[in-house]
Amino acid sequence: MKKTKRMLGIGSIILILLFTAACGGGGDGGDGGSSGKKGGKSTGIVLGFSQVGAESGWRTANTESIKQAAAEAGIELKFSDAQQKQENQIKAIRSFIQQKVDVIAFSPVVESGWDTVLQEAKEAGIPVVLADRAIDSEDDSLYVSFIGSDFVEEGRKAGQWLAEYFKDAKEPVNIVELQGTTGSAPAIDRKKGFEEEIKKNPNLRIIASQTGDFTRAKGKEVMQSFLQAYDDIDVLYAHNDDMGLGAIQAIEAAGLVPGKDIIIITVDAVRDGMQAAAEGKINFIVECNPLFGPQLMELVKDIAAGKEVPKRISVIESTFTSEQAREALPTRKY
Ligand code: GYE
Repeated sequence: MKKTKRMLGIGSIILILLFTAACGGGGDGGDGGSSGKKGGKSTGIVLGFSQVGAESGWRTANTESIKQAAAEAGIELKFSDAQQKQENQIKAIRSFIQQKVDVIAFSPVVESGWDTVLQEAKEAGIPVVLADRAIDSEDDSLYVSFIGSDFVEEGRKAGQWLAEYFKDAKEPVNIVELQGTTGSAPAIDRKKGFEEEIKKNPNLRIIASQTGDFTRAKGKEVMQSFLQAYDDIDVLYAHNDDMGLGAIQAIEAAGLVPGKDIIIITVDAVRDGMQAAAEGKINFIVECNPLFGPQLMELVKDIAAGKEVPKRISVIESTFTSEQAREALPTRKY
């Protein structure tokens, strides 16, 4: 008995040690996690990355891509999850400054309110990269580069497809919109691009628009309230797949057929979204590629080496109809 206990004790110590090793010694105020020790030969570069959260399939794939690419590139990653809160991101950035990392990268949850903390990074001589989402600041010396998608263009692609789909419509087409996180670059820009295109056809009109915070649960909840308020919804435009997938549950629960009774357009093209598109529940998906980890690590290396880098790096993307989603699904990585 005693022996078993001791064995268990030793076992637990080993487990704890293993766990500690696997988690690294992050200590960055977020969910910690230092990688870069396994994988590629160490560059000696330390990157502090503040992620938005884990709100969507897109975000999960993005986090995975960044962690894996850092390990492969031999970059030590201090990763912090902000749980969709700007205050947590500001805290993480300050902690990275204190730890004197070589480069800070972050995906700003909202566009505004960054000047003070980014000024602090600048004064500390730490270059900052915006990853995925842009900020709204007059001072573009506060970051060295921005790598991410063109969200206005994504909104345009959604609007163009819809305008073409309803080009012969003689009656008004009622659209409801599920916006992303209020004040975030993708929510602002995807709305803007979409509106630009649909206003070319006066029959297309947005009858209701509300945030679903980029999550499935919120998408479902808001769609439920749309369905209660309107009985003549023709189209749902959701700023990401997850909200669209949540909305599909609400639509089905209301006895309607997604993709037929209500035409659905989403953005991201993550696996679950592509699956729903392949089943005909989503009619059109605009791709937003989260797998820019390797591109980000190249950029970080160049910055650390003191090279001149482009101020804007775009991610290449496409779109999918149901049929194209069926074809693409088997080889889809996220
Ligand atoms: O579309 C959404 C996520 O910023 C591009 O954030 C990203 C967006 C993505 O939560 O699913």
